[in-house]
Amino acid sequence: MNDTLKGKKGLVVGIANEHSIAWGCAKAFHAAGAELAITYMNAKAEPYVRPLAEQVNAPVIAALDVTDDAQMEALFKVIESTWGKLDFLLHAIAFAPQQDLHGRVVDCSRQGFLQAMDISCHSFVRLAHLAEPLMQDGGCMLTTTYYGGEKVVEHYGVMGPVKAALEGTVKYLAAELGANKIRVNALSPGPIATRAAGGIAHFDQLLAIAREKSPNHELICIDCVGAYARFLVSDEARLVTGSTAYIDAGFNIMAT
Ligand code: 0WD
Repeated sequence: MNDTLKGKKGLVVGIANEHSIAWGCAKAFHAAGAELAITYMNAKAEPYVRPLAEQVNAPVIAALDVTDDAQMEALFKVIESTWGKLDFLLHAIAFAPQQDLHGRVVDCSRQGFLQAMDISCHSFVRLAHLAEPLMQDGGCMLTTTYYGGEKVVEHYGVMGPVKAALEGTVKYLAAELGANKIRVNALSPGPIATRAAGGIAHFDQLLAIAREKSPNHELICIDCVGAYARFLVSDEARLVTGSTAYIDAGFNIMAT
C-alpha cells in the first residue's frame, strides 16, 4: 500500500463527475492516505460530486464557483477551521464560452477571452493566494494544462493562449513561493474524453492522433494522471517545482 500522503490535507477543485481528471487524482490522493476537501461548482453539479466526495470520506465538501470571491474565501475559512493547514491543492478546471472556443483566436471576443482567462488561469492565482498562508510547513499546488498551450493544436482555439498563460503563471508562482517550500507544477495530460473535452470540436480526432503519434500508442486514463499527481504532491517530489509534467504517452516529444 502507498501511504506517501498519510497525514496530508489537500484541496481538490474540478470534479464534475467520475470521468473528471480531478476525480482520478482525488482517488489516488485518498488511497495514499490524504484527507481531502472537495468542491462542486454549483447545485446542478452537487448530485454528481457529493457521492464521489463521500466515497473518499472527504471531511469538507463545499460549493465553489471560482468566479465567486466570497465563496472562495468562505471555503478557505472552513479549511482553516477544519485542519488549520493545507498541504496541497489541485486546480483542474477550465472554461471558455462555446462561441469563442469554436471560433478562431483572431475573432475571440474581449468578454470571452477575459472569462476564459479568469476561470481557467487567474482562478489558480486566487487559490494560491489564499492557500499560501495555510502552507506554513510548505506544500504543493498543482494545475492542469494541455499541449495546446505550447504548440498550436487545431480546434483548441482560445484555450491555447489561456493554457500558455497558465504555464507561465506556474513558473512565476514557483519562483515566488519556493522560499516557503511551496512547490507549484502543472500536469499536462494527453486528451481524455471528459465532459470538458466534449466542448472541443472534433475531439475524437484529437484522441485518434494522440494514439497514432505517441510512442506508446496508448490513450491516457484519469488513474494514470492520478498516480503522477499523487507523486507530485508527495514529499518524494520535494525538489520538483515550476515544471510541466507531461502524462501523454510521450506525444510531446514527437514532431508532427
Ligand atoms: O483531454 C482532456 N480532458 C484534458 C483536460 C487534457 C489536458 C488538460 N485538461 C485540463 C482541462 O483543460 C481542465 O483544466 O484538465 C482540467 C480538468 O478538465 P477535465 O477533467 O477534462 O474536465 P471536467 O471533468 O469537465 O472538469 C472541468 C470542470 C467543469 O466541468 P463542466 O463539465 O461543468 O464544464 O471545471 C469546472 C466544472 O466542474 N468548472 C468550474 N469550477 C468552478 N468554478 C468553473 C467555475 N467557474 N467552470 C468550470
